[in-house]
Amino acid sequence: MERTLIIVKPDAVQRGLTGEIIRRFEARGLRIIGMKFMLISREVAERHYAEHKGKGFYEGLLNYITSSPSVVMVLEGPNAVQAARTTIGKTKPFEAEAGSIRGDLALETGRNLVHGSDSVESGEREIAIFFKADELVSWSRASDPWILE
Ligand code: IDP
Ligand code: MG
Repeated sequence: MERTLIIVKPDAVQRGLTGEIIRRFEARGLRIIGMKFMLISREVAERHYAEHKGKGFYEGLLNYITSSPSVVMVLEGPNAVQAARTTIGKTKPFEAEAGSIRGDLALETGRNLVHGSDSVESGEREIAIFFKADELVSWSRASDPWILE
């Protein structure tokens, strides 16, 4: 089982797309094991996006992600990192495939609705920024035998 950190970003929350986006991950079969609604602080945003420090879009990215509340989640499942990235679509929404969240619901890279970890290691690092161990819930879902072989 893998875990991935998902952020339903401020543009998605402001546009009333929170439910639509969570619905897509749930329908895919990924299991929610943690979730919080929060205004991401500058300090947390800097830690989360540390790899992008110094890039041209970095300041705009920090302003965007701290501008308004987000919904932060941990999803679990086999190949959860890659499965979630596919459901999210490519970074640039105008390149993202129809059927993906970005391909269906977004147009610009700086307003691309969702974050998903890009590797298992990134996921572990990012989850630790947003969640304490006791905020993640181990549970079995009644539908698991119909989703997981
Ligand atoms: P990802 O979210 O698909 O993993 P990254 O390359 O890790 O994409 O970039 C992190 C976030 O930074 C993007 O989701 C997007 O919000 C923002 N970003 C990346 N490149 C640009 C850009 O060229 N212009 C504006 N924002 C960007
Ligand atoms: Mg990334």
